Amino acid sequence: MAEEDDVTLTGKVKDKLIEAKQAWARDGRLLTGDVGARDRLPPGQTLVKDWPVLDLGVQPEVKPDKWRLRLEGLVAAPLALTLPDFMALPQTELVNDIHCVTAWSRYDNHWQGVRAAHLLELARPTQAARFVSFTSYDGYTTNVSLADFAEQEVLLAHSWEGQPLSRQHGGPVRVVLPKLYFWKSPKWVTRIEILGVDRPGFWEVRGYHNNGDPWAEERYG
Ligand SMILES: Nc1nc2c(c(=O)[nH]1)N[C@H]1C(S)=C(S)[C@@H](COP(=O)(O)O)O[C@H]1N2
Ligand SMILES: [Mo]
Repeated sequence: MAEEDDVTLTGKVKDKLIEAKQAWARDGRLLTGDVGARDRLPPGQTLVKDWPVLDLGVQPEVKPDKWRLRLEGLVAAPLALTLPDFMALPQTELVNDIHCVTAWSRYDNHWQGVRAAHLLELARPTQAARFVSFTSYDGYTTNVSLADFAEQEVLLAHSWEGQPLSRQHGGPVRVVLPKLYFWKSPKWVTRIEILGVDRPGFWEVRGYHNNGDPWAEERYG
């Protein structure tokens, strides 16, 4: 883990926002039950053109030479990549739609980065590997299945629309896992842990769904 003085946290944890989102989960807000639809826009979502910023309220700034991306746990060859290591890996460009559980969706985001599948090829998960737990520099955690993380459309993104990803959107590097609600795409990611037993993250233990498929309206659970 980074030393404390390698990371600057700006802002204040939004206790009210966290409390309000937990209340949404308790009350089942936004649920339409319209889960058979196969439009481009998932049920209950509204299209936006701008790109909202959503996080716990603390946006970490990591000294570039202290930044690390670790892939560890149930893997044969754990990775601890510096930023130059990461940028030297094979690069991919992808375009996809993002869907936030607070009901906004944004189409046609152009990303550049490294495929999750490529990192997994390097690290080689063991036979027992089933789940992934992410930890970010702001302390945020979230979890997905290894199968979902290993899909070709999943990116460790460092650029958006041809520009380095801004700090507020998770730069230098965030996960983009477009088929799940966007809370499953951690900003400022630093640790990717491969597990045999699932480990629910920040929102998953506060009333949010463990899987989070927008097409099935898996908002709460
Ligand atoms: N590290 C970190 N990643 C995070 C969050 C966070 O609070 N911290 N919030 C999640 C949520 S709830 C959403 S909707 C998206 C928002 O990403 P954006 O601010 O780039 O739109 O980031 C996700 N990843
Ligand atoms: Mo979110």
